[in-house]
Amino acid sequence: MKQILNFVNGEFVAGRADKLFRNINPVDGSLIGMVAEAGRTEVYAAVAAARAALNGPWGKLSLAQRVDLLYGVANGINKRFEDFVDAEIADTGKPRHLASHLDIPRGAANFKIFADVVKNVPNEFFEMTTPDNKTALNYALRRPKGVVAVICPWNLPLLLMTWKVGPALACGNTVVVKPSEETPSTATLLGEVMNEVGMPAGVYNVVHGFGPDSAGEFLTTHPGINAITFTGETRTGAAILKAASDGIKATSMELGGKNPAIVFADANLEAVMAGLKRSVFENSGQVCLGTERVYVERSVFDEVVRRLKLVAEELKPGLPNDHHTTLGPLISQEHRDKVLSFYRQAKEQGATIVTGGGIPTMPSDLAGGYWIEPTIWTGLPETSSVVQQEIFGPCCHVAAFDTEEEAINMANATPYGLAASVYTNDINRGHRVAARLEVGLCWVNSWFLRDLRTPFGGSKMSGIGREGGVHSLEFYTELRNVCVKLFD
Ligand code: NAD
Ligand code: 6OD
Repeated sequence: MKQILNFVNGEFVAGRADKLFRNINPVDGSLIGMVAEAGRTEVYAAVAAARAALNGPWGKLSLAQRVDLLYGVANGINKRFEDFVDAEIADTGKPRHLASHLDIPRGAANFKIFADVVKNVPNEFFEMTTPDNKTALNYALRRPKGVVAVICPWNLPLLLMTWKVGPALACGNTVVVKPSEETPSTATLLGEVMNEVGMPAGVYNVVHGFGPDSAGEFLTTHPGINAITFTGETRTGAAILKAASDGIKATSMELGGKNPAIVFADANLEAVMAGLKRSVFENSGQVCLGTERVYVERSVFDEVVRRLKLVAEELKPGLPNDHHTTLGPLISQEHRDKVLSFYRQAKEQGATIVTGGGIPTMPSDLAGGYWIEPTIWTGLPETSSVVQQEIFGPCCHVAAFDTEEEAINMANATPYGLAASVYTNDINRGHRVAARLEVGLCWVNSWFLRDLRTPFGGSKMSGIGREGGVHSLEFYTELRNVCVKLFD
C-alpha cells in the first residue's frame, strides 16, 4: 500500500506515533494509500528547518541564483509532468484533460512567472530636504517575511499551492505547506522535485493532516511562523485569522464565493454558453471562481435556460483517463452530502428543477464514487439558501432581470464578493457594470482568463488582500526604509 509521507528538511518522514489517515480515490471510493499525519513534533521540526534554511544556505543565495533554482523547479515539474497528472487525477478524480491543461502547467508556471516578476521589481526612492537644510536619501529594501505557512484546499491542489509557494520562494522566504487532507499527493511529489533540482533542505516543507488539533492548527499557532497564506472556506479563514492574531502574523485570505454571471440580451449566446459551460461545470463546479447564480435579461431567459440544459445534459461523467469524460466526481462523500443537502433544499424551497437534482446511475465499478448530476434550477427567491450560500458543486440557479440596475443589485446581494462575469456586446455597458460589481475579479465575455501579473483576491467575505504580480511581492516581502543623511 502506497504511503504518503511528510517532507521535512529535505527528507520524507513519518507522522505522529506513525499515525496514518486514508487517501481515497473519489472516482470509486477505493483506497489509494495511507498518509502520515504530522503531529506537533513534525510541524515544529518543519518550521525549525525552514528557519534554518532562511538563516543559512537559502538566505545567502543571490537573487540570480534563487531565480535559477525556481526556473529549475518549473522545469523539474515539466520533466515529471505525467507523474504529476497521474497523482492529481488519482486524488481528485478530475478528467485527465483538465489536469494536463490547467492544474499541472499552472503548477510549473507559478515558479517561472514569479521568478520573472521578482527580477523586475521596481524600487522606491525619495530625496528629501532635512529640517537643517541638508539632503537625505530614502530608499526601500525588500526583505522576505520569513517562514510562511501555506494552507491549501483540494480543488486545484498543485495550482493553488504553487500560486503561493512560487512567489513566497521568489521573494526569498521559506515555506511549510499544509495541503488538504483530501489531496496530499502532488505537494509531496513536489518535494522530490525540490531535491532533484538541488533546492537547499528546509526551503520547502510539507506537513500532512487536518485543521483543528492537527497539522493545520499546530502550524498556524506556531510562534515561528511570520505569515500565513490561506485558500479555503470563509469560516476556516475566520478561525485562522483568530489564530494569527495572537502572534500578529501577516495573513492573506482567499476564501469562498457565490459568483454571479450576468447575461444581457445583446450578448453573443454562443460565447455565453461556452463561458457558462466552464464556469458552472468545470472541475464539477469545484472552482472558487465558478458561477452559481446566472442572471439573464428577460427577453432571452427561456433561450438561455434551454441551451444551458442541453450543455448540462451533454456532460459525460466517467473515468479520468477516458477521453470522452467531461465531468469528474466530487471530492469526497462528505462534500457530496453537503452538495446534495442543497439539492434537497432547492426542492423544498419550491425550485423548478430544469435538469439534474440527484445522483447519476454509474456503471457498477464506479458506483462507490462521489458522482453527482449537473443541476440547474429556476424560480427560487433571491433570499433562499441555495441562492445565498456557496455550494461548490456543478449547479446554478438562473433568474430573469429587466434592467441593468436590477441585475447589478441582484448580483451584489450576497455576503460574498469574489468573481463575476458579464456577457454583453455593448462595450460601454461591459465597463459600466464591471465597475459596479462588488467583486475582486470581473470578466467581460469570458471566465477564468488569467494573467499572473494581475491582482487576484476577493471582496467582502471572499477574502482579504490581493496576490498576483507585484501584489504577491507586497505580501511576501517586508519593506524596510533606509534614510541616509548627507553632510556637505
Ligand atoms: P477548507 O477551508 O475546508 O480547508 C482548506 C485547508 O484548511 C485544508 O488544508 C484544511 O485542512 C485546512 N484547515 C481547516 N481548518 C483549519 C484550521 N482550523 N486551522 C488551520 N488549517 C485548517 O476548504 P476546502 O474545503 O479544502 O476548499 C473549498 C473552499 O475553498 C471553498 O469554500 C472555496 O470557495 C474555497 N476556495 C477559495 C479560493 C480563492 O481563491 N478565493 C480558491 C479555491 C478554493
Ligand atoms: O488562477 C489563480 O491564480 C487562482 N488562484 C485560481 C483560483 C481558483 C479557485 O478555485
